[in-house]
Amino acid sequence: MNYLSENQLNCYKKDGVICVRNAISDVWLDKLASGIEESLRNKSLTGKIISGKNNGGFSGDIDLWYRQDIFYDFFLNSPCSKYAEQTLSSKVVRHFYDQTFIKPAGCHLSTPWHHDITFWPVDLKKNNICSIWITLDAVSKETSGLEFIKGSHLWEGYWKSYGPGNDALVNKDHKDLPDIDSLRSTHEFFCPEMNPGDALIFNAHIVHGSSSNLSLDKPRRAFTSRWCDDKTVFEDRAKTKPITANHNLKNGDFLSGPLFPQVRPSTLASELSLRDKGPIKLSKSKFIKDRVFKDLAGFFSFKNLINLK
Ligand SMILES: O=C(O)CCC(=O)C(=O)O
Repeated sequence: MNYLSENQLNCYKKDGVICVRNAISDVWLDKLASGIEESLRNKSLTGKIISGKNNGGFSGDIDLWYRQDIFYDFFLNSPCSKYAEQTLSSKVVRHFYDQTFIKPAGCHLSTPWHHDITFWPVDLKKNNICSIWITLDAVSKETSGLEFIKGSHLWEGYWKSYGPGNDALVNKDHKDLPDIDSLRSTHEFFCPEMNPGDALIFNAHIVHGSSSNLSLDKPRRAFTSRWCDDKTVFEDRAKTKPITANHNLKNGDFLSGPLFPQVRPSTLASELSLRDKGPIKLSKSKFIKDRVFKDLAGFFSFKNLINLK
């Protein structure tokens, strides 16, 4: 069964983003909601650092599937791997990682314009990665709906990666984005109003961001799962998202193994056995070894480690 139409796939290629209505069922939505609640009660160390201080209550976390069965079940059994298979146009689809972006009612924090590719420890040129951003709440531009510049996945350049309230992964070798608001009259911007269960599927190179949440009574909860093909090359560049559990990847290896399991055309028992035994543990010593010593001003600097909520 094909979940996305030919027309949607053509739009994805041309624009770099599509909005899929009712992408997941209410049953999945309820499961994500309870997983997110638990993740807010019980943040990982990475989540505490991402959420930061004085960010208007913003919370984010990554690699939720390491710890919670709901998110593990979600990437194995929800329709998202099928969306990714079609979008990436690849027989083999691997789960890259998952992430939350929670802005409570009135949260003043915007998500700066950025593209995702420079955040990640992968070869910038060789990749085929898509993200599926699912909203759990009705959103519009005013309540922090995600906004894109159509076609910007085809722009030349690697842009500095700013996260919400966090510039720890900004690599000065990358370029500054142009003044985005000055492009509004010449470029097509895309920020659809969305209902719970709708999804945006987008290319790793597309420029996107979101405003603060101006709602006075409704949170804006979003969950992103990220997917890659079997030719996505690991490259441990400075200022990239840390892989927070032990792995054996060397530069030049294709992403694979228990932390990036194949989901389509089928899962591999050898890759699932680690997670099937129970939660995958974060390695604090690995954080310190990888980040503090390698990149003193980086994400896991001592300042960040002690500056927890
Ligand atoms: O939800 C947001 O504000 C940011 C989401 C995002 O940038 C992403 O999922 O790549």
